[in-house]
Amino acid sequence: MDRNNVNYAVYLVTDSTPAILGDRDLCEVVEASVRGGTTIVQLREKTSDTGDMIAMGKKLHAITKKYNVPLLINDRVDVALAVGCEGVHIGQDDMELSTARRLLGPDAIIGVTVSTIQEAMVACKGGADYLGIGTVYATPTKTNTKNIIGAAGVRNILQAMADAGYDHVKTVCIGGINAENLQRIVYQSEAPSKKLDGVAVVSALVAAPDPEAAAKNLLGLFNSQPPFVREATSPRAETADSILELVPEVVLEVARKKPLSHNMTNLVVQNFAANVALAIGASPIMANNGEEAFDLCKLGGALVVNMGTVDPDGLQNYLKALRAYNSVGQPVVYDPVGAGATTLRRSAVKTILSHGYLDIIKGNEGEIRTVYGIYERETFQQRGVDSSAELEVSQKAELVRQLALREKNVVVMTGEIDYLSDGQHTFRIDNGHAYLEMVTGTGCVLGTTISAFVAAYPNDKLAATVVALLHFEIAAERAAERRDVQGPGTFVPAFLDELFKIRRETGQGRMGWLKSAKLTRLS
Ligand code: 3NM
Repeated sequence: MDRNNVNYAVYLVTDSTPAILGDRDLCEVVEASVRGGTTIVQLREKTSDTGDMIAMGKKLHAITKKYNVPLLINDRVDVALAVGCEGVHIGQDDMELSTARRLLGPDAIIGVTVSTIQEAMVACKGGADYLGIGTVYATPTKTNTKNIIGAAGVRNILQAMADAGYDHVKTVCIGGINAENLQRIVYQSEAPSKKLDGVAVVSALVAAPDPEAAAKNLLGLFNSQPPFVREATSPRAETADSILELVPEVVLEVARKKPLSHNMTNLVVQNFAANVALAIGASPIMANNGEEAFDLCKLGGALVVNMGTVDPDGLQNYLKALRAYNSVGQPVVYDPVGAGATTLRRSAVKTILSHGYLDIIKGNEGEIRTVYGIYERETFQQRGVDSSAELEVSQKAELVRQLALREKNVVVMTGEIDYLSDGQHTFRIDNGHAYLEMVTGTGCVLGTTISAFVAAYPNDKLAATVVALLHFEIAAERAAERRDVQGPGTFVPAFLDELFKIRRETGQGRMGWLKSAKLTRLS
């Protein structure tokens, strides 16, 4: 078997402990999974005697050879030699790569577990054929893992490999990967010039009720795009002028489609959010029970997950709804309200980020900083900025860009100046009014507004988000200027009216309101 021509797409790592394998026969499970599409197998036995391990290796090798699939042995070069299989997988605490290569010869496939850039560089330099990058997510299958690195950590390693000229070294990731999160992890971990060659799983195959069907499913998922990635049907709006040109079309799409804005939001803003949705032409529903999302996600709308009043039950409901909307590719807007305020909220942010794809993340400076810092051991503020200090304009724009790049989504940081980015294009908006800060829930209802615009115009989520902000903030400016508005109290009804009037004027082709748009492309 040519070690330079191995298919790593679906990589099965065995586990014969009863908790995973149950009372089934490992050989049967492996054969079914290889029949279904598993492309490479690793025998991993942490407790077996050498003799038993060799015997099992030989049985498995007879199976994998039939399907022309390589078999590797975890840790044990001696067992690999005795079995005569295609290679080994070694961990950081196992035998040195150079020794393994010397013992196994030039044709053996040798993979190395890495969890940091430094480990990856050493393994690549040492001549590893592939890296097993992990641990992506915490997993009951292996609890003594060193680092949980998320898709973002995988991406950092892939980027470093590409930068150092190790594009040719193959990669899989491991830890907590299953049919539900596979596509998102592969998508979010992709660096500009290097992506994963496969995913390694234990329980998703070994514990599957039907390993053949499970392998077929994983392979199909690996080879296709997740539903939330949309191919733009028209050229993307990339400049401030091209987005401004799109404004009438996007505002009218909201009015025409009346998209569902499914809000899982806090108690304080439910009424206001529903009224804002109606004013811009959307169809609001306030539904905090995650079970309902499996029906609601099919209605062409978008979900708002607003963490304003988070509790453990609420969190489980968010995760259910997130799964439902991700499964059909309908947009999700995440508002990490008060993200850094408590340990519970920080942990909720981490759980939410690791359980689903968030098309849009919207928050204030503190919230966005917390979301950014959640995976980074070196947080943004530690990179030369005091955590209590306000960031400079250029730092805010860079933070938003970096987070969007990491999550492969659109990030909005609100404030006197708003920053938006999809990781490639970054904009600032200088519209809005101080009254917005004096009324409770205006940030939350901006999330509702964005959800409607993105649901109505899903093929260019960045442009849709920019237009949502312009509509919202220019309505606030117009309301604040009205003679009947004397403060935050009279501002709210006037604001609802102006949201509505902007939609109506746009429908009549009267675009004068857009003259006050202050939209600038930063990078
Ligand atoms: N190695 P599951 S995590 C064998 O991080 C193994 O190096 C890991 O099991 C690492 O697919 C892991 O069931 C177990 O989550 C992965």
